[in-house]
Amino acid sequence: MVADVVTIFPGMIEGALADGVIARARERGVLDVRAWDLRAFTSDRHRTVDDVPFGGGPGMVMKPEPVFLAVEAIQAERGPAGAVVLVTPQGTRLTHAVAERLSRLERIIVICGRYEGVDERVAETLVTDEVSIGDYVLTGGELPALVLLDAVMRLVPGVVGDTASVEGESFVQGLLDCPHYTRPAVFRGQAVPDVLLSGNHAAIARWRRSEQVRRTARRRPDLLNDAVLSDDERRDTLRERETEKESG
Ligand code: 9D3
Repeated sequence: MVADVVTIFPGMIEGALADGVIARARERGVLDVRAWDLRAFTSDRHRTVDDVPFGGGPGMVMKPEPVFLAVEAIQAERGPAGAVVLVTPQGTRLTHAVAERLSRLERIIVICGRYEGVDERVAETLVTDEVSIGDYVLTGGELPALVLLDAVMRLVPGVVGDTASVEGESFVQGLLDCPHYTRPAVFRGQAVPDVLLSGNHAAIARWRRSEQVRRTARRRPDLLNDAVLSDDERRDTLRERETEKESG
């Protein structure tokens, strides 16, 4: 996958992608990620990327011209992108389904906003997807772009070594993960659940599944609407949600 990021802080993007699983995949040539400095697509002495909003009001708006020139230069060099994503608080929420769809594309472009926002003509004619990472206010689009890229790129075949860990993971199944333990079996008086030491693999799988369902019902009941559960598990989640109301 080729991913190009348009930003006024290319160092933020490069720094975050220089370590870890994504960096290893870049070294192996599975991923090609590049940060493009938006100011390189300005032509005035001050390399201006923002201007005052028409209609008045506080703050500044990102000018359309440098963003258009950047995206056009990227597509000229790399070929047409399957998606041009604008990260913005006004976007639809990033989910595993969105990440999965983007991970199947060969080339994506991500535009990071700063200031109050980006001129709407960018969204109207250049952008295919507007994405938010959640309902909290950040200072710019770079961290959301990195979150999106991390979620997308780890789904590209060959990026994460253990494909079983990608396929079996919680959001793929629509449930939260079960608890995990490692040695020692007793740590400061707290013991690991007996079943995990039993060697009974069927019992361990049953315990893990029931913990996933129980945790999801307690912590994220919203996820249960779309989770694939047996009739028995559905019944258990109702009981779990009752317990939650009584004991918090
Ligand atoms: C005063 C109105 N604000 C909109 C809610 C202005 C504003 C706040 C924060 C404009 C831009 C930003 C910077 N944030 C992003 O660019 C952003 C973001 C976020 O703040 N939260 C969650 N997802 C995202 S994606 C991009």
